[in-house]
Amino acid sequence: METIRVGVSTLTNTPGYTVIEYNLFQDCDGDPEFVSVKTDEDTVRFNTFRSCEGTLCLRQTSRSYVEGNYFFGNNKPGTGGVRVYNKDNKVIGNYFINLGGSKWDAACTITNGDVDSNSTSVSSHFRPIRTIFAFNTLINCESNIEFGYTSGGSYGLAPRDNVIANNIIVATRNPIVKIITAPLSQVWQGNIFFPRDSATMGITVGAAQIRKIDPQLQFRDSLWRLTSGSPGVNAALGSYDYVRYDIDGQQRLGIQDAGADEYYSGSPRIKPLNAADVGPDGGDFFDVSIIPQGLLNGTGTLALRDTVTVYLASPAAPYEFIDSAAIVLDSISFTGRAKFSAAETGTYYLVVKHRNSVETWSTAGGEVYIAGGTQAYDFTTSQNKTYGNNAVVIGSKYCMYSGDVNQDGFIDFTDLTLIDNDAYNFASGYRATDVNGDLFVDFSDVTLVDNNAYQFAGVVRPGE
Ligand SMILES: [Ca+2]
Ligand SMILES: [Ca+2]
Ligand SMILES: [Ca+2]
Ligand SMILES: [Ca+2]
Repeated sequence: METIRVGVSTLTNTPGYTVIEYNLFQDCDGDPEFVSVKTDEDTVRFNTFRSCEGTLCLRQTSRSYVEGNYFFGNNKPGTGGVRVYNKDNKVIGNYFINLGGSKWDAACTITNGDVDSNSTSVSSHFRPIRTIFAFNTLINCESNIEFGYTSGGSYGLAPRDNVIANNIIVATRNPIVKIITAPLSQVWQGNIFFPRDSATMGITVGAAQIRKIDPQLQFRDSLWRLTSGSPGVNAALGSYDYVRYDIDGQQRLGIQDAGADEYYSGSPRIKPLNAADVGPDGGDFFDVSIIPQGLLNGTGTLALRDTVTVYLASPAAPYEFIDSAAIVLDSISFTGRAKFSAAETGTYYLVVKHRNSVETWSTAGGEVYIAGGTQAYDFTTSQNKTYGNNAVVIGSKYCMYSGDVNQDGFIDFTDLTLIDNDAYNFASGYRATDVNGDLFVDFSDVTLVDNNAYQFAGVVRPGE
């Protein structure tokens, strides 16, 4: 079966508005279409396809986008790129390398259709019309661009009004363009083709359509990229205002560069995905280590694995919370893994709340947070990791003050009263009044909180 199918044939010509993004597809060989799109106006972007047999097929869709994806074929037979049917689809800024497929599975496959899109036959193949295949980079593929495959003569309608523009193709074998049926009103614009070894152009057009020249690519940050002096820099022709970012998530600068990569010396914001980047434990994270005082027991571990919530707060007044993540602290490492999604890269305070401890802020000035990065912050190692040195030391560990049972920012008689009442009733189980985490509310909880109340322990935050 398809790994992902959007819609179904009977939904053809209805909008889906589905986004498929940031997935890793590895050896997805179950169907000729590893992704099949069958509703209109869908987006497939920033995915990484590794050694997948078949194609990402715009099977029965119009006005869909395929943008910024990586296709790594690793020279495995049958690994393909994008196959297109129907009207007004855009294939923009993708990277195809070492794909082993051909015919249905070329990097760019624009076959004939057997009907036009006014057909009601749900299993038909709508003639490809007004496809835009632009700003892609294709490296060492078995077959690059194929037009008009007829499926043994059963598809009679030639592709029409399609645009192939501003792509960079480097090939070492076979014709770069293979035409089985001549496309109608085909537009070529601003492409750079570099056939090496036994490869040939496969088509004869003017230099404004395709320049035959070495694009002078260099391997850097996982991809073959432009260099500063490359003829691909600022080389795009035509008007493609909607192409504003490149495959790295970097802005297109001035005149767009040909191919998937806009030339920059800086690091990419988006990268090809590996197994470690995806799945429940994958991707970017912020490891936070902190100890609610009451939970730290005599053996130097937490009495239970408890939940705290970590916030990213603006470093300037009014210090509003921008993002949050609930984490579960490991009882031995005191660490939980936060995954933030909303905050942009910038400087923030880390703020931690726990059900019966004093809200705790990180060091004055804030911390640099990098969206998409992997980071850590440890409140336990020194007094100055906490804003206002507002940590209580136990042995060599710096902890959140415990006892703010009602979470009003202070540890005082109100909290003590709540604990007293529960202790009087022999309350047990997971409750805020059980400060030392032994699942009973008793005299030991009262004593701990009494000491903190005596010291007027409470939250210390910037601006106060
Ligand atoms: Ca440029
Ligand atoms: Ca770039
Ligand atoms: Ca309180
Ligand atoms: Ca207790």
